[in-house]
Amino acid sequence: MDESVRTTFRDDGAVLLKDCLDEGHLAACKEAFDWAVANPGPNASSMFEGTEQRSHVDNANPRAKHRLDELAAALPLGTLFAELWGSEHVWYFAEEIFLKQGGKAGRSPWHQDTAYLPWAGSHWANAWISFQSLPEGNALEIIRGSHRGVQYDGTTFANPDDPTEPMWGAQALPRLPNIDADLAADPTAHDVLTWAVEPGDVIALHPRSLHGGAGTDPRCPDRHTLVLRFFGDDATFRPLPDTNKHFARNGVLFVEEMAGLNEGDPFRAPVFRQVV
Ligand SMILES: O=C(O)CCC(=O)C(=O)O
Repeated sequence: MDESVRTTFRDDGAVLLKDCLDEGHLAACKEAFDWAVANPGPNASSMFEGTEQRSHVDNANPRAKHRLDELAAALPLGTLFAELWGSEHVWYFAEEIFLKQGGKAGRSPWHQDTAYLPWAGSHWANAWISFQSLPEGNALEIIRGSHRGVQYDGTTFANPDDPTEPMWGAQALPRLPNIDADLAADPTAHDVLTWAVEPGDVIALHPRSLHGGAGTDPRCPDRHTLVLRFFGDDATFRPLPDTNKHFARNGVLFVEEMAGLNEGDPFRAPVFRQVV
């Protein structure tokens, strides 16, 4: 791997990896995606209720776990992230799927995944995989370098009038800036990274980066995106605030599996499949 790719990921918190999945890999990813859409888990939701389009988001579906673990082990992503981070080992965490269909799906609001997941350290990456060719304006958007900045509160994802509505509240963490409003007032207010992507490309994203997903429109009516999350040697446990009972202690994912971890412990649990 070119050193510039490693440096870009380290400094920017995201990098576009061109052509790293072949047709066979993509077919396996699409099969897993379609299965997950047809067999939703307990965390599935329609994030953009009230609009006409079909949208579907699901996160760490326990029913899909076995097939996703197998997929993650068969893809070249573990080896790639080992090189990207300089990690000896790599583990697979879980998937998230985003189905935006019908040309009117709204944005995925700006957020940091680490507002919802008890993670710290540099060896984390989401592999953001699109099955369609996407122009720049319909893909993932990232604030450059924000993985090294403030840890903001999460958004509740539930208030279309206020995309910064705090999830933990009670001053547990600083409230998110209203990035869309800032950019509408001044397009240079934030340094936004985004790329056009082709099937086979993967965006590697450090999950502490502030990111949001562009919506769909008539020029790009459908976006089917599979996100696979991985971690390496420098991944530690960082307790989340406890001010929101719905997210008691460590969010809603793998709560029992992570119950034995304390602040600063290496992030390891037998439930997470080692892929390298
Ligand atoms: O693709 C999207 O709309 C959002 C992606 C996202 O939030 C993630 O990859 O964590």
